[in-house]
Amino acid sequence: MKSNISIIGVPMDLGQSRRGVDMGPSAMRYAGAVERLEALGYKLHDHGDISITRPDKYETGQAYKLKNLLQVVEANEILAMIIDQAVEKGNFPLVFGGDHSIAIGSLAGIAKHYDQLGVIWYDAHGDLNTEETSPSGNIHGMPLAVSLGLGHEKLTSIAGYTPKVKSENIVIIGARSLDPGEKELIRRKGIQVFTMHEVDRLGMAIVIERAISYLKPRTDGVHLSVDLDGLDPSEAPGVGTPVIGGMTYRESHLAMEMLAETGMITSAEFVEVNPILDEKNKTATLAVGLMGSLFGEKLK
Ligand code: 4U7
Ligand code: MN
Ligand code: MN
Ligand code: MN
Repeated sequence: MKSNISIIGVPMDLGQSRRGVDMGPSAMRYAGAVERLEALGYKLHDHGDISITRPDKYETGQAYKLKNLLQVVEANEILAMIIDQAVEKGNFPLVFGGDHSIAIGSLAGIAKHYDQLGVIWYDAHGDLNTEETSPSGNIHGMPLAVSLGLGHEKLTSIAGYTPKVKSENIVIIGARSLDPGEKELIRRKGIQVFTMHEVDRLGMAIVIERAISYLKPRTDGVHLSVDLDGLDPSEAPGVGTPVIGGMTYRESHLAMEMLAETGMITSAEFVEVNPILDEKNKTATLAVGLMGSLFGEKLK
């Protein structure tokens, strides 16, 4: 892993309908993220939080196919620029969300630096909807599709190029709530998905081994996107779209530890932490613990 980490907070809650996930970056800082990584010997560059334009009125309800589209686009353009500069400097970009719509900007800033960027999507959901298939109109359910070049042009063209990633360079882990349009896309594109069925059946160690051996020969960098709702809601209650039957605390630490051993992760984000829905900052604290494992706490 690189010795310099750039932290970028993205207090975004406009990609979904439950207010409070904009406080995720503060909650993870409060839970000691910076100190935890510094204690491992990394040099931290904290860019603070980017500023998000609030809409006059939140776009909620069924009438909107892409809620708060313009604000989501604006924030992701800014995020992409900041991340681009961090990668340019040779730093490891570590993004604190914010709802998962911010992965659009993360990937937009990162992908141009790689020929074959891999993505590990640790999530209860596929986030592969477009405005046509989305049951909610919430952009946090669309970032992976957008990064594949599918969806509204204002989203796919962020940072001036599309697509950001190729379907064969993506691995989804922990899925247990996929919409019909997402399943169709997964089949059509042959996206690698380890659902909870595979996690149960094979165990996390084998799932991660397979993800690693799949991505290693075909990619030149891997972005890890951790949606805290990938974990079971009993361990991560502070999320806006909880889905029962998720990955455990131990499975998740094992996943991070195994990824740390490979040294193949080149950027990461931790998203969907909503302190308003949380129990005493449990979910942010969990996220920070996972960061510790990802950055090699066990190995140091
Ligand atoms: B998250 C959903 F319909 N698929 O599109 C949608 F179930 O970033 C949920 O993974 C999306 O938390 C969840 O609205 C997005 C829904
Ligand atoms: Mn999710
Ligand atoms: Mn997600
Ligand atoms: Mn969610």
